[in-house]
Amino acid sequence: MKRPSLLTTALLAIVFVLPVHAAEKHRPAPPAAVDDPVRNASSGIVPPMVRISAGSFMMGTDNGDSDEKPIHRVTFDYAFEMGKTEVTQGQWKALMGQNPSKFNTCGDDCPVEQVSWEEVQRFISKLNVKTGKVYRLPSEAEWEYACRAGGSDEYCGGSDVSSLAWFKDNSGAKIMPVAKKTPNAWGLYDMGGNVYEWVQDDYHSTYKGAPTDGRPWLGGGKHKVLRGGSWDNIAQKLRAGNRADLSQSRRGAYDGFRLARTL
Ligand SMILES: [Ca+2]
Ligand SMILES: [Ca+2]
Repeated sequence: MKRPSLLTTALLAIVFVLPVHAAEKHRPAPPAAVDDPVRNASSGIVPPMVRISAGSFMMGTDNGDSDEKPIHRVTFDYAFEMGKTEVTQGQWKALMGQNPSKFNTCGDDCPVEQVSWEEVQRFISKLNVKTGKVYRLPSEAEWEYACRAGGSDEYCGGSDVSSLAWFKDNSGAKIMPVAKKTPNAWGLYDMGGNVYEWVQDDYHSTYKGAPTDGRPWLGGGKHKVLRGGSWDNIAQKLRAGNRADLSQSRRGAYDGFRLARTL
């Protein structure tokens, strides 16, 4: 059989091989990893959100403080979204143009803190105008439902608090970048520890009379609820059932928030 001449080989290479290479060169880049817990490629303002399905859970605990009782069933007949992470300093700066945090050299991936409940409401209003979506703080019931993630562990996502959370024993007395610890079963990071998280509800000193449909409990005054404990707390304060409260106009380096969204 006659072997192809050098010229033929060269021509074949130009016709068949080069276009393949050219096509490869212009092939669109593979989609960016979708599971980046910190960044949101579309705007840089909103953390990635996790869809939380409708369902039911037992809220509260018998072996905590008196305001964690009585244990009661809460049933959600709607799905909603929760931020995978606390709102970061980078996200706050991108929307509000300043950084109120005490630990403001921690970096853009650290949670924003020193934000009052009232300031958080202003952040959310601005975010909703900008995005055309309905972001809001989670209700206290939504927060605990998402924290427990179908389990009944002592902490949000398990019993080994050191693997799940930044708190007094491992934080070095400061906040830490979000999403460095193990997430809970629903993919939520730092539900316990790092910063306390404001929720929408007014503080009530027991759950007697609390709504059972997942909506926030209002009508209680100007003290709002904070959940999850912080970098400065002993493990006991990071318990899934623990509740704290603070005037809606107060701010501290322990306090930040996470977004929820109505679907
Ligand atoms: Ca937290
Ligand atoms: Ca408490």
